[in-house]
Amino acid sequence: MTTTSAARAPRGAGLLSGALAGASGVLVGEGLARLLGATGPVVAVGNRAVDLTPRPVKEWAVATFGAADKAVLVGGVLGTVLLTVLALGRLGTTRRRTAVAGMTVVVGLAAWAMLRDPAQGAGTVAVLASVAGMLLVGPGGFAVLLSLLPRPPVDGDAPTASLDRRRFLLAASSVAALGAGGGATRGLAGDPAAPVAVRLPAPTVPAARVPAGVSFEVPGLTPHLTPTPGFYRVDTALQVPRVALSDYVLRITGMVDRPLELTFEDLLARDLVERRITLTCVSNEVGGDLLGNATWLGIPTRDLLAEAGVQTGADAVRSRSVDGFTAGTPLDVLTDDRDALVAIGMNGQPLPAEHGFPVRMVTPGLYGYVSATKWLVELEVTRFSDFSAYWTDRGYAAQAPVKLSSRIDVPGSFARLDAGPVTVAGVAWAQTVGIERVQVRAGSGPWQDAELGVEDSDQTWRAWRWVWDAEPGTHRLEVRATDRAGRRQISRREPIAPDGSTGWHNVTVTVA
Ligand SMILES: Nc1nc2c(c(=O)[nH]1)N[C@H]1C(S)=C(S)[C@@H](COP(=O)(O)O)O[C@H]1N2
Ligand SMILES: [Mo]
Repeated sequence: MTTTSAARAPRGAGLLSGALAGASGVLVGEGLARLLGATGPVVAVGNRAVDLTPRPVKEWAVATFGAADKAVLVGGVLGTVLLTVLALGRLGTTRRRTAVAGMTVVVGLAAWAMLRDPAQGAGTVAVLASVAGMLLVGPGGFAVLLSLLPRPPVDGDAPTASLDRRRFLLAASSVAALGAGGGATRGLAGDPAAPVAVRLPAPTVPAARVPAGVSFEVPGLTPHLTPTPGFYRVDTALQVPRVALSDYVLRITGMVDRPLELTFEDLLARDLVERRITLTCVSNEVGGDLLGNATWLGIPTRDLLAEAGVQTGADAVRSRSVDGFTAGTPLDVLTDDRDALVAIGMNGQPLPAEHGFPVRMVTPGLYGYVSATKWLVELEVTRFSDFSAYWTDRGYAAQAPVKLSSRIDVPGSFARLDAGPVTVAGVAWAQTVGIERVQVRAGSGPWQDAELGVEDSDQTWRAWRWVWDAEPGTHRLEVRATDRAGRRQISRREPIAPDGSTGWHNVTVTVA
């Protein structure tokens, strides 16, 4: 009786060994990675998972979890690791070697993900150092803990002694302490992506003053300029890339006479222009808010391309970010007079990390995925026929001008209003063309012209308002815009893929 119970390691001790060693291994890996400026194992594995996920699943995840998709992914990685190490812990009570080998494979996968991570901010040595820490504390600690558990009888051999609780607890607390140390290091080492103190020079050509009357005093109407903290963010980066200014280089390569390598200092020394430009995401649904208007500071892309000397035959620029994202932009858009920028500032400050620090592209009139590469490191002059970019590989169009669109900001959907005059207001945009007219209607009533805000420029959205004499009942308010080329927004609803949504925005309100 005593022999049997001594022969079997307590299941709880096995689970505890797996969980402790696994969690401590992850924490030590994260801590060392943070200390050495490397992308940690959790984010690296998450990035690989995103890459290996089929597109429909990705789209479903973004649609379902929205802005929380990244948190859900990290949670998924951690949950999977926890279940795996618990299963290994359980296995370890009978098959010690196999269980330790299993945890080594888990670390191996993390190492592979870290080495393959395109945004890996550190060299191989730093990655291997954190992998070594993970191996030591994860599978290493696991092997030690399992060795203290009673061994099951093998082919009639006498089983080993029962669990020595004191030694086991000592070893377990050592593993836990290492994990806690890793966790504390990760927490205390500071966020390397935190804004860096950079002083931007004054622009050579400052933005024109914002004209009086660009917007209206209507509560709920989108302000003309989007404050940086509220500016939408869209990118494929699970963790915001951290680019060290000291070794930052922008390369201009491909079909050019003189390839350029520009440091951040070099860029600061160029003529800087300031422009208000409305940036729009192709994923913006009708009525959506994936667009924002900011004051950008940068070097006209055409100046840099001229300096490099574009060769004949080229029709595109493939831009690359530090994390491997690519975009394909028509060369003529980057060289015409719309002032496409290689930007270093946003709303009077250096770019925030989330919006591409230190350097990004901003191109009026094109959706962001073909023209607004953040964490920009290369502009390769090439031909559209010679490459395809990140989202083009995933079913989106190679060329994607922003579609004429308009939105009702107030009243909101399902608002309950009092009968009488109600101000309906919103924004409309037709970047690089300009908004000519906005019309609104209630129910099947006639289209009525809205009053337009003063135009800032054809590169930004334009506010509109219309006073509606609301009568009791449920009403549908609908908006449509016409651009300065005389094109009217089409009513047909198109999805965001492959080149941007279409359709008239409407809201339904109840008047009492
Ligand atoms: N490196 C990188 N740049 C990127 C992206 C990305 O995924 N990675 N997304 C693009 C898309 S789809 C859009 S709409 C804009 C959004 O810029 P914002 O996040 O500053 O608003 O960035 C573009 N630049
Ligand atoms: Mo986008």
